[in-house]
Amino acid sequence: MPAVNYRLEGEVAVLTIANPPVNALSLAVREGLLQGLQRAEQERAVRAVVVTGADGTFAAGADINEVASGLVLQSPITREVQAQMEAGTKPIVAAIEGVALGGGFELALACHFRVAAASARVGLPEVKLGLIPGAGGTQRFTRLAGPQAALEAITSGAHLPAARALELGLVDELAEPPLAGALALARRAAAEGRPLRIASDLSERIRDVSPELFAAFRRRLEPKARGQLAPWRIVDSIEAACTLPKEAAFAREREYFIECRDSPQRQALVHVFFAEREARKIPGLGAQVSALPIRRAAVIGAGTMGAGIAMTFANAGIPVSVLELSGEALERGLSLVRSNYDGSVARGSLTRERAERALALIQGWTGYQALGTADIVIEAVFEDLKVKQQVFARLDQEAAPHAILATNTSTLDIDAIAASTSRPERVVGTHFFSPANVMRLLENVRGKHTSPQTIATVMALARTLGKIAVLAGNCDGFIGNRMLMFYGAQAEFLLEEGATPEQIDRVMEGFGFAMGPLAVRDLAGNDVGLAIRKGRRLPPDERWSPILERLVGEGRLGQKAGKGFYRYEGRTRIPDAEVLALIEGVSRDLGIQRRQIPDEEILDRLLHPLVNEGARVVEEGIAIRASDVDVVYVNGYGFPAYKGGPMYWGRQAGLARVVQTMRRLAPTHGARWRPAPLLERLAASGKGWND
Ligand code: 3H9
Repeated sequence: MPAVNYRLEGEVAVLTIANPPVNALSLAVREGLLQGLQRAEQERAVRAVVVTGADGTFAAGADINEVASGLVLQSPITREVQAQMEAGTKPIVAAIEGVALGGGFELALACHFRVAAASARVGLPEVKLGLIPGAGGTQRFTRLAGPQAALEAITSGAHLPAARALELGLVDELAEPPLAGALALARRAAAEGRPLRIASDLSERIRDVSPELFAAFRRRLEPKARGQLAPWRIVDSIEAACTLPKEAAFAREREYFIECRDSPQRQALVHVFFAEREARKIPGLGAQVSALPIRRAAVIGAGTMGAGIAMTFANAGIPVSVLELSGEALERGLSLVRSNYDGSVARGSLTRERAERALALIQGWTGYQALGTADIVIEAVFEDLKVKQQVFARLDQEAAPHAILATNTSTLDIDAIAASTSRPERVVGTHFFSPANVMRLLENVRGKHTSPQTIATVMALARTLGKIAVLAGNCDGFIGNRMLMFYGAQAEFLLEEGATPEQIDRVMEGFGFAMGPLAVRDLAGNDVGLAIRKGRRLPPDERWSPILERLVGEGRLGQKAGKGFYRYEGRTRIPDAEVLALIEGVSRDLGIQRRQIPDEEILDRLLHPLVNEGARVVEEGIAIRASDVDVVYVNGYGFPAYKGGPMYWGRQAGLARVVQTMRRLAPTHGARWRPAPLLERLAASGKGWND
């Protein structure tokens, strides 16, 4: 099969991109398009052209592997194909089905007209790869839809539904199937001699744009895009569209594209893109293992977690029963669900109709009678092994024999839970992150007896629910929380030695975390953190800092109490002299001489233990691969994606440096703080995680 198929439909030449799996614009596609366009231009019998994609999708953009190689792309590049389109004399119509993203949408924007299926999605998601659109995307989008819409869509990388694209003027018509609509439009345009609409020549939407529009947008972007390169360059490029002559503006976009393409942030984000896709691949789980269809689910417990999980199913169109022991607890949970949906409708992120449709899929119960029809039951009750074992023993009796019994535990032993059932092969961990209906990560945990089909089912379920799943092995804290313990403990040791909460949080937020570790503790509740800590057994050569316990003892439970590591006015945190006095008291009691802690030491002592424990997690087979750890941290723990995740970052920072930090910490912190053997081996050989 050629990468671009050329055929005639009467007087219309149809060019179909056929480059599985997503019709990326690799060299063969660009060559095929250019040749096809030239042929159509030359053939006298051809009066118009339609460009479309095979297998239900238009094109997902440039081939990311090609872009990531950093090499100069071989000619013809996409801009040469577009130049041919704009120089042509016959109408060219894009027929868009599935997705037209990145370079794929840029190609469509260079056509004279666009017809899309109602279910199609279009957009310029380059920002998520640390890039800006490099084939005129910022320019043509702005000229068609205006700078405000361009700023919003391109800096967020949003996939726009076809109806929205129509509203914005990015698409001319919706039609089913879009190819038929595009053919009809192409014939009409040719017959009527309609003027060819070249997006890069339009100027109406870019004239007299107030500079304040950009200034205001930059102010709004600041909290979201702090520390990043691509979003700012997108704004600069859209501004260039509105202020510079056409050629200069296109050239500016090109310069910014190259700057971003060659940046470490782009490398890190492309790593994350492929890591998220790699995480789905489970060695040993052959194609012969098929996932169980999940047509109906049940959630045990209607607390914050249970309610969020129920919403996740309902949002994916799967009916879900929520079980609670008392009518009162159930009503509390269901009203939490309702108020969450109301909030989304009020914010405009969900239509009332969709919210109502989702709500109708959630049914509350105070008994186990609803369990019999569920294909999966997810337990989200109190984090206590005995309680969970009792619940599972009951679930085993009540649930259908084929049903999967999943636990949302964040730390407990899956095998001990499975042992209370007669079907350990159908017991699995599904660790959602709070708020469960928002956070993208699903840490699936396999026990000793979990069957391949159960694993395949929960991995597939994640995709249905719109989540990114990583499969973890069974150990205290699995991948994420096991590593986090070291990060959190170190933050408090640094306080004992002389750092302040605001210094630590400032350094970590400066690194790119949305919130520093102590602000996160205050948000989650210090009493909750303390209870989890008390449930864990520390090796005899380790200790916890007493700071957390003392804060809780003084009622400083966190944001909910208006005070924790900080004092709060609403959600605004304010450094508190009382906290500093409490911390200084702890230092005194422990006989620690407080000192100025350099910011760099804070970063090293929080992040290097994370990398070290990540190496143990990989070495022990708890994570299948190092990049899975990155996926967990980027999607579940606020690690900045543009730094690639802890393992990727550690490799860039230098594994030998990580080893040094751990060697310094181990003598006073305990044996678990020694460098992981895998880390030492790689540091000594200069190799990376996958070499
Ligand atoms: C760009 O266009 C820059 C231009 O401005 C520059 C000038 C021209 N390239 O996600 P899936 C692979 S930058 C190469 O599992 P889904 C993917 O790795 C690009 N490979 O499917 C996976 O491989 P494997 C801007 C790609 O149905 C397989 O395809 N475009 C590309 O869940 C299936 O992918 C984007 O950022 C690619 N462009 O989602 C869009 N895309 O099976 C990126 C995918 O071996 N892509 N692969 O693991 C996506 O968002 C999703 O893949 C998509 C399909 C929504 C299309």
